Amino acid sequence: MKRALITGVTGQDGSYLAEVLLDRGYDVYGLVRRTSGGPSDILEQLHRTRGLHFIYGDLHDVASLRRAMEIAKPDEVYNLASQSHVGVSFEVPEDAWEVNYLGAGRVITEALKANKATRIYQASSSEMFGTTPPPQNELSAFAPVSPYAQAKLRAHKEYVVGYREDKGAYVCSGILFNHESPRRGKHFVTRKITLSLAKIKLGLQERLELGNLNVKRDWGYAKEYVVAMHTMLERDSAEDFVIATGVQHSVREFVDAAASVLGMPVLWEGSGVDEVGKNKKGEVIVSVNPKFFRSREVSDLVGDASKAKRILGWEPSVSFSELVSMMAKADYDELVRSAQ
Ligand code: NAP
Ligand code: G4F
Repeated sequence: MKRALITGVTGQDGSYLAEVLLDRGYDVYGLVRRTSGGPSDILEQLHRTRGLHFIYGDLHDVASLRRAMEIAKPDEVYNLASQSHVGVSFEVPEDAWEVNYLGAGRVITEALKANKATRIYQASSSEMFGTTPPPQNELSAFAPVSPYAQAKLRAHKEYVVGYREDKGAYVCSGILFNHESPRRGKHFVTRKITLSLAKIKLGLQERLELGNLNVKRDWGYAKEYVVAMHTMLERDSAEDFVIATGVQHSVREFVDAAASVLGMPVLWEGSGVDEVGKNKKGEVIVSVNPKFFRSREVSDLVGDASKAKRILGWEPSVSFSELVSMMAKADYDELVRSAQ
């Protein structure tokens, strides 16, 4: 039985990846930080019913990572742990550097020290392309603007490309574009929109405040994206792959799509910081709050995943409208359930 260690198992992608690997017959170990909330119900259930193992550890703590490698003895390591919020990385830049660059280095180095044949997946990001015009693919220039992306890029160059070329290590970067799901963290824009609009629909919140409505992202479904991570590590040689849908939408279009799923279409008025979205009664339910603007923004991302299609046979099947609908309905249904 193959053994896998997932860092960041408590995050969106970690939980989906744990399910995929368990389904594929792996013995799966998840690195968890000690937090007051503990692992989610989904992970506790995977632990109880499907044998998912938890190991305490932190990317700040090299001894904990060494211990995790000793316990898990992984054939494959998926380094998904990170300070993953780009906006927050402007406010707490050293943490982004510490976890996303140095921490990634600790994971990859310890994995290879424990067993130099370990296959390693590093969660790189489309954010590394920064201001490079779309569509972006594996050959596009990197032009990161956030502390988050600068740290991810340094990890990619030094511990993925560098270790592959200098040490012959099996390390792949998945350069994933934004991917979302009902499990998405509540402070990322898509989930913030679906949860807030569901609350507004139920009279639990008055207004949704957002930052830049014009930025465009290539949003896919996380459950499909984690399959690509595993498929990358099944190949004989390690390479990097862009994973994306190839379709982009603005934040405003995401609001429109979610609001219409919830049966409350938004009418936009005004522009810039004065732009508002009103419901059909004329009440403002969406407004712009400059506190959510970023000091440097990545305004235009759309990925070209043709290499992944050609070599991995991977392509997405869930459309933008299906994704938005799934997320909005999940938030609405959960709020109704918890009120009963
Ligand atoms: P997420 O939901 O925010 O999960 C982040 C995970 O990292 C959580 O499990 C968190 O643990 C863990 N973590 C943070 N700091 C840690 C530390 N010091 N030590 C150990 N664990 C730590 O992120 P995601 O959306 O699943 O993304 C997974 C990875 O892909 C991340 O590296 C992200 O940067 C990258 N990525 C994501 C996307 C996307 O659109 N989702 C796109 C490209 C790349 P706690 O639960 O304890 O906080
Ligand atoms: O949902 P976001 O916070 O995601 P962002 O910055 O694109 O980062 C995500 O995707 C990256 C891949 O490209 C990952 F590497 C990273 O870990 C993370 O998963 O913001 C999306 C866009 C941004 O341009 C932001 O400025 O939405 C804009 N936005 C507008 N109003 C907002 C808001 N973002 C957030 N979080 N909150 C707002 O109120």
